[in-house]
Amino acid sequence: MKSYEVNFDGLVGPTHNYGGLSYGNVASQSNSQQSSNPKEAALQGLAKMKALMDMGFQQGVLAPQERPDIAALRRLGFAGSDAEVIQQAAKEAMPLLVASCSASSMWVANAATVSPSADTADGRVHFTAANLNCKYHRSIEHPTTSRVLAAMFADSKHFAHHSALPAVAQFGDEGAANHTRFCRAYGEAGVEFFVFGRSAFDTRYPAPQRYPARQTLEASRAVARLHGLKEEGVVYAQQNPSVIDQGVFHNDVIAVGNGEVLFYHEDAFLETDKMLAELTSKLAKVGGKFQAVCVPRSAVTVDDAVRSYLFNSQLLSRADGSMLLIVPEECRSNERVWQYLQSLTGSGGVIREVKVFDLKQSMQNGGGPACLRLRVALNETELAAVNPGVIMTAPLYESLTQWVERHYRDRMTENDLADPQLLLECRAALDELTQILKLGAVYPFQIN
Ligand code: SUG
Repeated sequence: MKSYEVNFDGLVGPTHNYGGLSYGNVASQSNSQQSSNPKEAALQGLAKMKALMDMGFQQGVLAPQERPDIAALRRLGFAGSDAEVIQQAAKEAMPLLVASCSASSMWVANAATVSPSADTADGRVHFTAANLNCKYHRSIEHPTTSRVLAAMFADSKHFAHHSALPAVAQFGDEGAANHTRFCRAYGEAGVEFFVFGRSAFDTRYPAPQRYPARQTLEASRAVARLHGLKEEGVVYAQQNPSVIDQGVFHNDVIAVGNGEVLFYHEDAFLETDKMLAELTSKLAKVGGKFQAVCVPRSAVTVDDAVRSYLFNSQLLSRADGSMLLIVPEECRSNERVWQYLQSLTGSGGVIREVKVFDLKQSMQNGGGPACLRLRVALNETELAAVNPGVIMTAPLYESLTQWVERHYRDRMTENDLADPQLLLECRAALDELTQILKLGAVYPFQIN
């Protein structure tokens, strides 16, 4: 049976702004309080989805969330009408209003961890929504994320959904940003690779000194258990704490894997040789030949990686077995990175082509091509069971582009977030979106 990696990209929400909310994420911090352009952000994302679809890849779309999150503000004690809640928060606690307005759900690599049916004990595709509890503005995403995923992957014969792990730092879970899967073919059993930043319960593991390690070993192990993964089909590795301290807040800022290939920076992990040996032997047991493509620090520094997002690229398999790397424009403007990419594609190795995309609006908040997509490996039958409304087609691209043109503002600052009118605009837009994507009622304003 045919199988595919389907990329579901997050549609950027109408409140996209630069809130400076993510300590440890260099771009988010350095662009704090700049004015943003939500319309441009959404159109940049849609252009990437369209381009991948046109290249013949399976492409889907994941809906944004209702923002400002009025229910979250009410839980923090703001009261009255919705407009009063916004006005009171703006007056007394602007940072909380900003957090409740974040469009951060666009980075759907953090929405969930997904295990394909070939790996799981019950033969279904498993999803665990990420609790994202390292950052308040992200911790409020998972209830809606769960509803949206359930509306997209509704058939319980093929899809199993788990709620987010306990909402404490000890189970900090950032979803697929710290998870990669290696396999010979998408429909065959593979090796799931979980990368954690620290252990919450075992003091033998080192931890970063400056910035938080968002993903814990205990969270990764819990997800593997929930999904029914076999011990011989899983590898755990620790992120190098010193790269977290240099701004590598997720592993997908310093490594990306696909098929039998891991593309990574020399400094990305601890105990790299042991990890590579384990990946090689476990992948061999399911018939695969693991291939490591290491980028030496002499060619690209960790700082280059953080600024250019070289590794936050999408590594895609082409029909002839070679691979294509989708990188952000920032890679072309970094001389060392660009030079490295030229030598990589010209070396006769597996990665043969690089395609560049302008994703600046998202990049300025620390979200590159890989952050914007959630990968779901599906066989033909499972793909046919996905809600067809969320699969990208030329007509859907047209409707979404027009929808963005109709509803989105082209400038957003802190003052705009305090405008109660914005909430009404967002709700009107999202109500229409759920009809376009045939999701049913998924947003709090549609349910309560
Ligand atoms: O969680 N930025 C996101 C970026 C997530 C990137 N995702 C992956 N690497 N997979 C984060 O730090 C910034 C929001 C702001 O500052 O307005 C933010 O949430």
